[in-house]
Order: sequence, then C-alpha cells, then structure tokens
Amino acid sequence: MGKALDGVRILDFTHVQSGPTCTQLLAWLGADVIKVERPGEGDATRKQLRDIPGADSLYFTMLNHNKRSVTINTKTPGGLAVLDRLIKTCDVMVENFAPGALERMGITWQHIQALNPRMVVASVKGFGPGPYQDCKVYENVAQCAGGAASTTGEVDGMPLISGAQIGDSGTGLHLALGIVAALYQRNTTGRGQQVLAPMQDAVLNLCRVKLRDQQRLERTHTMHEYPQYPDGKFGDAVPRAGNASGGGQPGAILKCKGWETDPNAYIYFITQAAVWPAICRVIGEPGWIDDEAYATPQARLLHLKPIFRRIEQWTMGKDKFEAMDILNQLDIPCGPILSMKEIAHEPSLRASGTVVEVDHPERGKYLTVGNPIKLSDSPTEVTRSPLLGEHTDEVLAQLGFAASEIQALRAEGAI
Ligand code: CAO
Repeated sequence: MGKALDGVRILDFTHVQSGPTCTQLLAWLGADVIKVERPGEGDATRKQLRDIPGADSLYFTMLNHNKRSVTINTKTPGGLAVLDRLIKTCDVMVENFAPGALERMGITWQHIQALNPRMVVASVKGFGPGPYQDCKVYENVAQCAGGAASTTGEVDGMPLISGAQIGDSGTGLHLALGIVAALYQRNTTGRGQQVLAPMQDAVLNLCRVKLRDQQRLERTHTMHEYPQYPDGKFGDAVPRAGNASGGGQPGAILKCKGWETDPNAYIYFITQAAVWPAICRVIGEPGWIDDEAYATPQARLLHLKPIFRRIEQWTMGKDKFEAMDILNQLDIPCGPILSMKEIAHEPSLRASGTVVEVDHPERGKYLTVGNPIKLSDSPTEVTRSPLLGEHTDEVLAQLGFAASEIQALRAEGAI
C-alpha cells in the first residue's frame, strides 16, 4: 500500500529531540528522510544515556526510526557541495540548530532559495522573535517559558516539570503540521516557504486553557473548580492546582487498593455531572442525589474535598482495574494511573502498533513508541534507526556522485 507522503524527500538536519520527532513522524507518513550528521560523531544523542556500551542509545534509536543517515562535514567545501546537491533535490529541510548556526554554515534562506525555490525550510527554535530569540533551549526551559511549569505542581509546592516532553516532542508535532501545510500550499503557489515552530509558543499552545484561566481570574478573582476555592486565596496569576481537572468537570487522583506499597495504585476519577446519580449509588451515598448540598454541579464545587474523600473510601477497596471495570459500566469517566511497565506490556497498545518491538544490529530487540497517528490508507511500519553514515554512499550515488568522487570526498574528510 502507498504512503501519504510518498515522493516527499526530507533533508533532515535535526538533532537531539524536538527536530528528530518531527522528521520521524514524516518518515512514518511515508517521506524519504535523509538525516545529515557530522562524520565520526553524529547526533549527540547516539552517545547519550547509553545502556549498552558502544551501541546507539535508546534516546537516539527511539527518535530516528525509518530514516537514512548520511555523514557530511558542513565545515568543509566538499561537504557544503554535497549539502547543496541535497538542497536541490529535497522538498523540505528541517533543522533545529541553535540560532545563527545554519547561517554560519552559509546556508541562508537566500542561498536555499537560489538553489531550490520550491524548498520548504522548517525550523525549531527555543523562542520566536523577541528578547530571547538568540538563546539555546532544552525541553525544561521551554516548559518554564511556555507557562507549563508555573501552572503545574502541588498547590503549595514549587513549579513542576511534566514528564511529557511537550517542549521537544510537542514542538516537533507542531512543526510537522506546518511542513505538511506548506507542502500543500506549494501545490498552488509553486513556492517553498519558511516554517518556524518556537518551543515557547508550542508549549503555550498546549497550555492555552491556563491563559483562559488567567483572564477568568482577572475578571472574577476566583475560579471555583480550583482547589484554592472556597477556603484558600487566589493571587493575581493562575495558581498551581495539583491534580484538579482544570476543566468544567471536577476530577482527582484517588488511592486504590495497594496504594501503600504500589506507587501507581491510583485512579483518576471525574465527577461528570451527567453521571452524578450513578456515582452516588456506586459509592453508597444515594442520599446525595437529592441532597441540595450535592445535587447540582454548582453546589458540589463548595464540597469537592469531602466528596473526593468519600469516593476515595470506595476506590481504596478496589484495585485500579476493578474500579475501572465497575465505573466504565456506569459510564463514569475514569482512568488508571498506568506505570511505564504496565504500558510496555499492554496488549492493546502492541496490537495497535503504538508500542512496537524493533530489532537493531547493535542493540538487539527493544521497545519503542510507534506512530500514534493512524491513517487507514497509509499504514506505518516502524523500521530501525540507521547506524551513523549507513547510507552515505547510497545517497551520494543517488545524488549523482561517481564512486571516485565519493572516495575523494571521504579522503578530504567531507563525508
Ligand atoms: N558538520 C559540521 N558542523 C556541524 C554539523 C555537521 N554536519 N552539524 C552541526 N554542526 C555544528 C554547527 O555548525 C554548530 O557550529 P558553530 O556553533 O561553530 O556554528 C555546532 O555544530 C553546534 O550546533 P548547535 O549550536 O545547534 O548545537 P549545541 O549542541 O551547541 O546546542 C541545542 C544544542 C539543542 C541547545 C541547540 O541546537 C538549540 O538551541 N536548538 C534549537 C532549540 C531546540 O531544538 N532545542 C531542543 C533540543 S532537544 O531538548
């Protein structure tokens, strides 16, 4: 079966996480992704967080599936000549160098336009135009600057970083959408364009409900679904709200049977208004259905803490999966707190191709997260990440370099 992005060739000049997640997605959608790396070194993540001496790390392999690897030293004339040939024949260049690094190589937008006016040039940077535009940025910096850290954490605790890589992988997702849109627009304009996804902006986009809340707070000086209500105080900025749902349906993480020894014996429980009577019945409080202190969502906001304490008395008598089974039958929205161990072994995630086992010549078998986006006419087959420079000769030959030229480039240290 064909793939959605068949025929699209990507010059993948990305490294670490944000850019590679973007190009990996494009590869899974069918693009031919040619990853350019520095000879002898490669993407720094190949050697970071290594668990097997001498083998590419899981950090690298899990972000670079379905790509080809070409080594090019862009600080040599020969390397730049190869890069120019790639620019001429690719549809998209994706990069996430520190601000200014690409220009210092001589690869300016004007240079690219002169070689290939149809090329889409897509960049991740830490920040967009403004006071921080020249800063280098990693995941946690983006989470802090994008509003995620100040709004995440316990009510009385310090700002907290999420385990979800919203700065890196979140920005990669945004960039991939921008690239696909730019390719679509090229069909009518015939021109490439620049696509920029700053990490701060991507994190803020994912935190837009908190900017919503900032404006609600400024207008009303309170927010009834936050744990600070009704007893605590609000300041002038959106506070941290622990595990409160943050939406119109109050929710909380509650202990389940075994919580004393299992750090993940918890369930997320949402007191959705539509199923309030079912909640009352299942926890053994049928009187709450008509009790005016509990009967309406508005009234319940004054009593969320005792309500969740009572529900927790019930969840503590069940393990999280038993509780799920009972609550799901009653249409009560809830979710188990799954550990990575449980996710790794979850049969439905294996069956859907979201958790995939891959074989690697240096590592042997390992698990990875496959394509989370499922297209019915463009199935994803996850193939292993390339070894450093594995496809240099193959790609250079495709670009029209003769074997003797490839040899000379190698002797020059250009590839
Ligand atoms: N051949 C020769 N030189 C190469 C090369 C190649 N194939 N590939 C890269 N280089 C050189 C660059 O030209 C640059 O050299 P100069 O600084 O002398 O011009 C140098 O490698 C370093 O590039 P860099 O500044 O991008 O890399 P870094 O490790 O210092 O910084 C990072 C890493 C991620 C902080 C920075 O790239 C960045 O801020 N990127 C944008 C934001 C981003 O994507 N962050 C997410 C990272 S994942 O958490």
